Amino acid sequence: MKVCDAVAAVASLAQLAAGLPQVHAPKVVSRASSGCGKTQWPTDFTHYRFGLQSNGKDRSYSYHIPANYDKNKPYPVVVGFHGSSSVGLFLELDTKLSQSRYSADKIVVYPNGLDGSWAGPTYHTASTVQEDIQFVTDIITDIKSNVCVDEEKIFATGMSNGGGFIGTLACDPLGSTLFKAFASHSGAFYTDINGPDNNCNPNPSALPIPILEIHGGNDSTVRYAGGQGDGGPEPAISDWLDWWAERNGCESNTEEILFNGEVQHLSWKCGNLEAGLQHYKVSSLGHCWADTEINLSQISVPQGPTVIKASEIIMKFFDEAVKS
Ligand SMILES: *[C@@H]1O[C@H](CO)[C@@H](O)[C@H](O)[C@H]1NC(C)=O
Ligand SMILES: CC(=O)N[C@H]1CO[C@H](CO)[C@@H](O)[C@@H]1O
Repeated sequence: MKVCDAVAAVASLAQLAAGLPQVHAPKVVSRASSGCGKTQWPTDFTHYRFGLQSNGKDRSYSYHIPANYDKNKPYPVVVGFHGSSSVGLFLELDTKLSQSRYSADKIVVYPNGLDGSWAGPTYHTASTVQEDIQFVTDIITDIKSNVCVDEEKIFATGMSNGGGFIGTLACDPLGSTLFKAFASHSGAFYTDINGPDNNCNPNPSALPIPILEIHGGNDSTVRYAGGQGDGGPEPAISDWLDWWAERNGCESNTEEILFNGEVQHLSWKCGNLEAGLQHYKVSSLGHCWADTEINLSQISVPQGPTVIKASEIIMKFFDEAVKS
């Protein structure tokens, strides 16, 4: 026996004596869903799924299959929630998330809200928060049985009313367990306005929850400073971040000023997550998806391109969230 082997033997005996496991638990391997092995055709294509029954209602969503889809390889899934008076197709065009530069190795899912929005704001009367959370659960079950999904890598993003719904999901005992990370853009957080504890009950097993928010400092629809919005009161974004820092048990944040002061990037370490809570404030950005290229929501504000690409930041955030 060589010296190092002897040391190892002693060490493993000591571990046994201490009742410790001899080997480290293997890293979580990707979990393949029951949809693996099923052909998806055509690829690099957005498929429509109509007639999904959820809570007795007819619901729909679309999903984009990447160009080189391999039916036996489990893919991460990103679910993107559109803003109010909108549909999934608009979010797809606006964010460009179906393009291979963002999702060559991901399935992107675009659910459609009832009457063009998500429950939470007072203007939405077509469904309840619990119905919409059930719809999300049903979509995930549906997509997993049809497409080859890595069940450990399912993420949620959304814009405006859809960004607020991201917060609603993260605050829900069930919703918080459906996704591994959450990214909200210009979020209208109608359901989370009363401090860290009220009406926000993430599942303790999901904490700390990787969560990112991107917001325009010149947003006149969902104001950075909070106040009355189209569908009720909204929290100030800085308060909302503080509440998540508390829920997630984050340590004090670091601040990075980018693009000559145009962008403030805040990052918190939360438990084992090096950058579990993230925020980008884009000073002159209005109520639209941040992109260096002009797009639909910018034109509707009206607003020109800005200095950062939200789609790139969000996809990177998701990849990092499941690395460790
Ligand atoms: C803020 O938005 C308004 C339009 O809503 C625009 O007139 C103004 O120039 C913007 N300010 C900055 C600093 O971009
Ligand atoms: C108005 C505008 O520029 N829309 C573009 C948004 O992005 C999609 C995908 O790249 C384009 O097809 C649209 O023309």
